[in-house]
Amino acid sequence: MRNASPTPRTAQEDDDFLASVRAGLRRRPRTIPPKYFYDAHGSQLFDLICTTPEYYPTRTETGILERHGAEMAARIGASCVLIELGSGSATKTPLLLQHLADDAVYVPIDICEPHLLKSTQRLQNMFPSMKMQPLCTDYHRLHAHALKRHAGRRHAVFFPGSTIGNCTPGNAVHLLRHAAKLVGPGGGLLIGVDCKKSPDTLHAAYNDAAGHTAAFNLNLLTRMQRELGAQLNATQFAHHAYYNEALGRIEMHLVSRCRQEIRLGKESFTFDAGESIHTENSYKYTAQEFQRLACAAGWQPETVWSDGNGWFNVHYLRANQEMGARLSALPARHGRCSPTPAG
Ligand code: AVI
Repeated sequence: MRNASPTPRTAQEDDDFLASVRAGLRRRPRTIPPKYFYDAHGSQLFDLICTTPEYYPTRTETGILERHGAEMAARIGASCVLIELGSGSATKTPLLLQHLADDAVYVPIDICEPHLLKSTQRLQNMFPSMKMQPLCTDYHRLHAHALKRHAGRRHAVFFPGSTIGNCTPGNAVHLLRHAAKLVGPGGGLLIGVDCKKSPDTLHAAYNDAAGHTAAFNLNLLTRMQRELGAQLNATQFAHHAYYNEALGRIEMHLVSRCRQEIRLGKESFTFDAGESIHTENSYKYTAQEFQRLACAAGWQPETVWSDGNGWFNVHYLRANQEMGARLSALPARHGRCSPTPAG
């Protein structure tokens, strides 16, 4: 759900945003889920973040895919069905598709239809013989039965960008379990995961000198004003991102610079100076830590590709035969990528 919709929002989306903000501001510590960063402006800001010298994940993962894309495609099986979760603008996808066979099927899944159709068209132009079946839905809610099965082919999920890091570890296990159900027993998962590293490097990545990450965080307040009619003074909040080493995660907060109020409808929320709204977690995992989570979700680790600094990993895993079979009998319970205070 990286790239947001420039299309009119539905009443349901408005209600979700309002309900999430209201519940999050009532809670202590206060929280708002990171999925609300991605309105049209927030998505543009995220794209800018990815171009900054400090934000290493995008270019590091791209480098790994450039170097090892052929091996990854061979692992998956060239005539596969590749399902990309939250495909957005799918900028890294060609690095993999170029090594798949022409009879492979690509299934990009994204909640934003215009974005999905535009990026699928771009990829179709690049790979005219490849079958592409875009699916506009929230991948958390997608049931395995809704996916068209292609008999005799391996199904594999592609989930780049370390978006899994925006889930708490517990929710990451739920989401990985969901991915196992989507591909079925023996299916594959190719997933990008940001690694633990020097706190200085991490701090810089979430506090870029150009101020794009700060603008991205603060845009949440502007969005609340515009879409929910919230009364607040955005200039009296400051972006704060730091590495919580004990929990292995970057935390992003909006910190009140003074005692003030946010008004939302008839409700008023008082902030003391220094009090914050927790807006995002970005968990960082060693290869072993991530593999432990994945094993708990029914995956068997196979290969890990990394960069020269060991800053970012791309994992390939295989869905367990028994676990896959057992999970597909379970009712759907899907992890959500939202921050919780203690994670
Ligand atoms: C989308 N996600 C993986 C990004 C991250 O690094 O956690 C979102 C982001 N937040 C601030 N900068 C980038």
